[in-house]
Order: sequence, then structure tokens, then C-alpha cells
Amino acid sequence: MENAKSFESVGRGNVLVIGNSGVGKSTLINAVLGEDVAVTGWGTSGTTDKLDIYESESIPFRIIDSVGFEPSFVKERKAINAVKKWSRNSAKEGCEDNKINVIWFCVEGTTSKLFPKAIKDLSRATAMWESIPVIVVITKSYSAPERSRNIEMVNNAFANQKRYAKNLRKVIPVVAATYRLNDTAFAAPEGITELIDATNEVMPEGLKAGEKDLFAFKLKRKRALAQSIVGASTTAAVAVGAAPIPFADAAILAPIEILEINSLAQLYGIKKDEDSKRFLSSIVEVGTASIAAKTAISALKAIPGINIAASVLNAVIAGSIVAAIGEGSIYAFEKVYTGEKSIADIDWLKNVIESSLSSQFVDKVAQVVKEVSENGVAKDTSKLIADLLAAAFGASGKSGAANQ
Ligand SMILES: Nc1nc2c(ncn2[C@@H]2O[C@H](COP(=O)(O)OP(=O)(O)OP(=O)(O)O)[C@@H](O)[C@H]2O)c(=O)[nH]1
Ligand SMILES: [Mg+2]
Repeated sequence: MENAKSFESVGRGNVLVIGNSGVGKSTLINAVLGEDVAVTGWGTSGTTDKLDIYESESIPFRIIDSVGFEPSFVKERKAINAVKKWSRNSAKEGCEDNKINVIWFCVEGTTSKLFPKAIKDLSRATAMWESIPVIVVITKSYSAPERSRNIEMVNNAFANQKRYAKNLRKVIPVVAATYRLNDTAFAAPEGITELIDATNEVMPEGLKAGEKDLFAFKLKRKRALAQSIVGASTTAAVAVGAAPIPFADAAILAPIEILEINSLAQLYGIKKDEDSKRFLSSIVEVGTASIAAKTAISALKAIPGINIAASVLNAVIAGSIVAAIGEGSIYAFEKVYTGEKSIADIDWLKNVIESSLSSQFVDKVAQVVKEVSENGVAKDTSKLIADLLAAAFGASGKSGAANQ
């Protein structure tokens, strides 16, 4: 057998995730592994002894979610004992690879005052794993300006943990799922692939995933997170489009487009320099939608039997433009991330974005308009529109640009 599913053949390391109930452990694990990963409950469900074990052949490590962890001496003991029991039991069943190799301490970024106590509790609970590397994950790090201060606070709190302090390897602020701040603004996913890299780095030799496999895994995760950014941006555009502002002023979409493109660029590690500035602004330039929108509107007028309110039509068109730009950007950023294209190649980029806004674009918009008008005006028209757009652009948007 030549190197088949490599994460399997080299054996996988184990990551234990601890943190108080509600800090976002499960959300984090989903962001790191994807929704389609298998979960096995271990222990008695509904008790503090329960663990959720996440694993699959295509992921670089196994993750153990300590479901009932709470900062009480008795309860945290139980949770940790469950982990020990799991290790021992699996060793009996012939799997020798069930030691804990890395611990993720989760603390909640929105409650930084509680860091010292949370870290003290978590250190106490895991003190018997004296030399296991710890990565602190600051979950729900929605506020970008607070991130560096939070990192510092975690470092300080750790410095007080005597012998345990040496286990700390890294502190990573994370947004695991797109967080809506209001109708038109959101905090995009952040820190997920950094966490994957840091975890692999501190794994013992022999359990580290190969570079190529890890890259492929991260690319898949980035794509999923990127789709969620485009989804949130599209929803925001639908809200703006539905507002009674004359849509001819397509510039009203620019802030959402910029947030969308910057969030995607950050996700794909596009550096912030002059070249990337030109790269990103040329997307907005192409997207500053008036031409695409006008084409779409006049094309739609020609379709017989379309009878929807102007505000709904505007919402669909606004959402479509932002969805199309997002899908085009994902395609382009992936090419840059994989090294196939350079961000100096502005002409190529303009081409990609233009083609995501060309004839197929009008077809997709027309399709969504039809579906909306058939559905009648539902209670939550905006949500319906956003869902239809995600289906129309998400699935096939890339193939439209893929011929470049
Ligand atoms: N938008 C957003 N919501 C989050 C994020 N992290 C956590 N949440 C929300 O916070 C709540 C708690 O998150 P969970 O992942 O269930 O927390 P947990 O640590 O697994 O909680 P227990 O299983 O009870 O121990 C859920 O409503 C999540 O949707 C995030 O990064 N973004
Ligand atoms: Mg959970």
C-alpha cells in the first residue's frame, strides 16, 4: 500500500478540549473538523462523565470534547476521570494511541475578567498531565481590538501557575462561526487554521500530519469558512437592498463588499501590502455593481410573468452581486493561496470577477427572482432570498469562474 489515507497510516494524536459549559467547545470543534465528522459519545450521556470523541480518516487528529466540564472541584474531577478512563479502556482494546497529546483550554473572549479564574481551574483540573502542551483558545473573539490585550491577560494568568505554566505553547483568539453584529456587519471566522497549525506543531514526532495532507485539509476548511463569510455578506446585502433606497446608487453595497473581500483575504492569508491593496480594490471596482445590476434589471424586465415588489427585486439583485463577487473572490484567493496565481496579476483577477458577473449571473438572478415570486411573499422574505441565493451561487458559482 502506498501512502493511502495518510492521517490513518501514521496514527493520530489526541486533543482534549476543556472549558466551561457554553464557552463554545462544540462550535470550535465543528469549525476545525467540519460538520460531517463522526461523533461518538463515550460514557453516560447527560452526565459529567460523558465525552464526545470526534474522528475521521480525513482529519489529522482526534478530538475529545469534555461535555460536562464545569468549574467545580467535584465536576471537573469527574470529567477528567472520564478522560483517564477512556484512555485506559481504549488501551485495553488494543489501541495504544489514546494518550492525550495536546490540551486546548477554552476561555471566552467576551468575559476576559474571568480569565484568571478559568485558567486556574483548568490548570488545577489537568495538573496531573504535567508536561502536555497546552494551547489556550480564546473563543468568541468577536472584537478585533481586544484580541491582543486578551492574549496578554492569558499569558499573565498562566505565569502564575507554578510548574504548570511551562506547558503553555500558544494563545489563539478564535471566531469559530460567523457572528452577526447587526443587519449589515459581522465578525468573520478567525484563527481556525492557525489553531490547526499550532496543534500539529506541538504534536509529538510520529503523530504530526504530513505537510501536504495538512495543506489539503486546511484548504477544505478554508473553503467551508469562506462560504459562511459569503453567506453572511449576502444576507447583509439582501437587507440593504430591501431598504427603500433608490438602488441605482450601487455604492451602498461597497461597505459590505469590502468587509466580505477583506474577511476572505484574511482567511486565505493574503498579506497586507501595496500589491494586495490593488488586488482587493480591483474586485470592488469591478463589482461596483452598476453595470451588472443594470444588465440584470433590464434582463429581468423582459421575463414575462414576473411580478414582485421593487424592494424584493432590489434585494435579490443586491444579494446576487455580493454572492457572485464572493464566489469569484474565493476562486481567486484559492489560486493565490495554492501559489498558482500571483496577486500582481490584476488582469486575470478582473477577468475572474467580471465573468462571475456575466451572462450566467443574469440567469441565476432570474432563476432566484422566479422562485421568490412563485413562493409569494413569505413571512421572512429576506431569509428566503438569502437561502435561494446561497443555493444558486454557492454550488455552481465556482464552475462559472473555473474556465478562466
Ligand atoms: N456566532 C458564533 N457563535 C458561537 C461561537 N462560539 C460559540 N457560539 C455560540 O455559543 C453557544 C455555546 O456554544 P457551544 O459550542 O455549544 O459551547 P460548549 O462549550 O460546547 O458548551 P457545552 O457543550 O454545554 O459544554 C452556542 O449558541 C454557539 O452557537 C462563535 O465563534 N460564533
Ligand atoms: Mg458542547
